[in-house]
Amino acid sequence: MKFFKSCLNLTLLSLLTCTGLAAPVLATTDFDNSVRDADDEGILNSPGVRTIKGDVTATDDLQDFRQVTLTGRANLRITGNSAGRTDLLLLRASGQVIAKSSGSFSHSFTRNNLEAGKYIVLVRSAQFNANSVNYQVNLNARQ
Ligand SMILES: [Ca+2]
Repeated sequence: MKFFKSCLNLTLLSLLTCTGLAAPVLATTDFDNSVRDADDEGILNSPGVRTIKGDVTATDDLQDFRQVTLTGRANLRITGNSAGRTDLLLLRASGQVIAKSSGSFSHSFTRNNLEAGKYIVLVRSAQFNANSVNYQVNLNARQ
């Protein structure tokens, strides 16, 4: 009985240790978690390029909203790379989705003839674990 009890204690200790090891890696705390609170990344001339970097996790920072302002009508090519699976979306300032690439380490899409105005790049973790995922998104505007 005593032996059984010490085994049980050992098991509990192992479980706690395992839980400790599996603690999620927290992403950088931020406030860009909705269309309304999108971080402003400035203007994007046509022609022009802009790079956006950040990190997301499935636990405490699922998504980042980053806003750019197109100064003129443009064909906009967006490419993204991340250290884990992410979703990459392009939204109008109203929140309407105009392009989406899902669950990949790399993304690429183009939307032609976009009018001048505010657009939001949304990066979302598509990981099944809690790992922090670094990403880089490149915006390339051409007339
Ligand atoms: Ca965020």
